[in-house]
Amino acid sequence: TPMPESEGIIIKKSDSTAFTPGENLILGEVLGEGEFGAVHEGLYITPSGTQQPVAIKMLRDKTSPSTREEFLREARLMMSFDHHCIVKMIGFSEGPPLLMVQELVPLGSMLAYLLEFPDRVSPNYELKIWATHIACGEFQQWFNLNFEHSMMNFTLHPLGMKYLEDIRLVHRDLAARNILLASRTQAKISDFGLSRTFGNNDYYKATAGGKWPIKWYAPESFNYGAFSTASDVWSYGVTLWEMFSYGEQPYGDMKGTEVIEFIERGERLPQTEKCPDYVYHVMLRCWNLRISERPTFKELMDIFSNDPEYAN
Ligand code: ACK
Repeated sequence: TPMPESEGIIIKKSDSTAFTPGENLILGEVLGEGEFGAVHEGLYITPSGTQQPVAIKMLRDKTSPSTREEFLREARLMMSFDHHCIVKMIGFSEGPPLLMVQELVPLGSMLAYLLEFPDRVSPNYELKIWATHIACGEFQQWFNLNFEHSMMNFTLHPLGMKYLEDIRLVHRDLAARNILLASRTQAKISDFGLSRTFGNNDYYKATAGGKWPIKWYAPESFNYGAFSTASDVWSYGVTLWEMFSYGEQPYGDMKGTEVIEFIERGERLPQTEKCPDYVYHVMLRCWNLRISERPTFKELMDIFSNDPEYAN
């Protein structure tokens, strides 16, 4: 995919359009700590003078050349994407300082959102709101809170994944922590550090090494290093499970090796209290040992957007 051309995009230090922290790039508060270093909120002042809210990912000092390469690889890869369900890269700097400038996705990660979801923190919350809203005649609004919670990713995040499938890319790190929420109903996929293209092959063959999120991985991935859209579908199933457990750690305290044994015995993550039967059924299909039996992202999109219980 050719690099898209747009204002100030491939930004090198010597470019006239370079990001100049303090001038056209204003660093705000720290949003969190990422894999490569701090992620800041900020403002980018475009050449035409508009101020755009951004997230600025910095590479921490004292990193190895290989980490630096990885950082730039992810930045270049993300520059080539163009989809509203994928976090947009506005530009990056080859430094110093090395940084990525992305669109700001205001609600942060889905995992953080789930962990703070009101009725998780306070189990009776739902009931209270329900009572209040009925009293005010705003039942519909209350319903939307839950509806949106369940719904946000169903339609949008498989749509983003479908885009990745179309451009023949495996994400390899699909999990609630790597989905950012633009609003209660709009999810965007981020963190492409482990993503690889599989080109004309059926799958990408990884050599072991590095940190692998085993709990999200399909058996063919942890056993043979085989990654395909179907292994992303397995991870999607685990992500659904995270959603319906309010961001619980999948498989609790089990270690990677224990999870592998558990899966190989034919066991799977249990149905949680909040998970409707038909959604659990979808998860089980995502966790089928046979790749060909798993749903595709297209199918997942259809399942969730045609669901009469949620379609609205
Ligand atoms: O859960 P969070 O608030 O969402 O904390 C993490 C943190 O930075 C480290 O990854 C947040 N983050 C990453 N990229 C973005 C972005 N483009 N917009 C908003 N927040 C972001 C993430």
